[in-house]
Amino acid sequence: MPSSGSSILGHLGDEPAGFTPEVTALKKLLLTGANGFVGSALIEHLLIAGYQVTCTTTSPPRSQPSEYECINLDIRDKNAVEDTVRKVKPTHLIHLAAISNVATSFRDPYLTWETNVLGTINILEAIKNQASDCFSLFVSSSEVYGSAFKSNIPLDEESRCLPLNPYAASKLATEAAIGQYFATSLRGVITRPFNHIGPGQSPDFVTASFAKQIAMIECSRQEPIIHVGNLDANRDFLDVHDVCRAYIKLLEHEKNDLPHSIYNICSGKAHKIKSLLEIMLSQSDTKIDIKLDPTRLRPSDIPFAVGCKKRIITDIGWQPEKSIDEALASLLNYWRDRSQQTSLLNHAS
Ligand code: A2R
Repeated sequence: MPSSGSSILGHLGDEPAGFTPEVTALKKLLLTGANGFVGSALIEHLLIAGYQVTCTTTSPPRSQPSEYECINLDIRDKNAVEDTVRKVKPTHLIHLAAISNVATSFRDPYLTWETNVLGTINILEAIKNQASDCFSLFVSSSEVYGSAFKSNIPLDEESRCLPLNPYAASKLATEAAIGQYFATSLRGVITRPFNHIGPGQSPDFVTASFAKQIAMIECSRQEPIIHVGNLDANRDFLDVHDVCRAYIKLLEHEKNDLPHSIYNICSGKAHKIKSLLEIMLSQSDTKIDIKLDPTRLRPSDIPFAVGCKKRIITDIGWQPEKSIDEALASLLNYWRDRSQQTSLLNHAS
């Protein structure tokens, strides 16, 4: 059901006599964290899927895009969140905004808990008060499973959650808060995405780090040595566009009442980090040596972190479409473009 604040789009104008206009409910979607890695990829998917999108960002955009609206919003500001939701009256929400970096969460736990837990409660309260029919998708993380991964089997949504860092703990606490709202008033779903591959991700993450280094080496801006951490870990990777497709598909299923409130977004496949590095090196013509960097090793590194995708396949029929080779190739090309642009800028100055 569209919210009471939504309007209806019909075909107006030159239709032949007897034409019955197809009435389509306007889908007004509020997207938080739109400037981030996933948000930047998701906007286009949402526009193609026919959503009227309002993005929230923490800093004003340099130019206002014509295809969607942008609002400056810090989700820790309760009144500003309420005001934004009252003005937009969304029929759908995707809440990405978060402190998403594990190292930051150790460095600044107050910021992490304030943003991830209290910021989300501000969103939940505003939706309850101002747009109670809205269907909301909340993005948690596979990190909530933590040391449960030590069982060395793909984990499903019923597995125990044993977070190993403040980021994961804050996401699990947020899930508990959201669950309370789902039980009493709000409609929505929680997702637990596993590792993503894609342009725009910080090189703090492993595939982006490899791609950036290879691209820098190819244009002679780094010596031909790639610095790596633990190559033996097994992880579950998805192209960011497959993650975006899963989010859109979950939104589309809202009317059929999703049978579950939590979904893993994963490939179900284990990829050794070493094999990802080998694929990327095979996509380059440059000879590159590998050097272990002890500062990139984490004491609590989990050897195997893979998800079970049975629930999302059974309930909504989503499957990843991009192969790991394709995902890594497009990531590498993104970093090649960026390195070349920076080289050109350096030469010009
Ligand atoms: O720092 P900015 O301006 O880029 O904004 C970040 C935003 N964010 C906030 N937005 C509003 N109020 C805040 N107090 C606040 N703090 C941070 O969240 C950024 O645009 C976004 C998160 O983007 P990324 O760090 O690139 O995360 P990513 O990979 O897009 O992950 C999306 C979601 C997160 O909830 C993860 O925890 C989850 O997927 O796995």
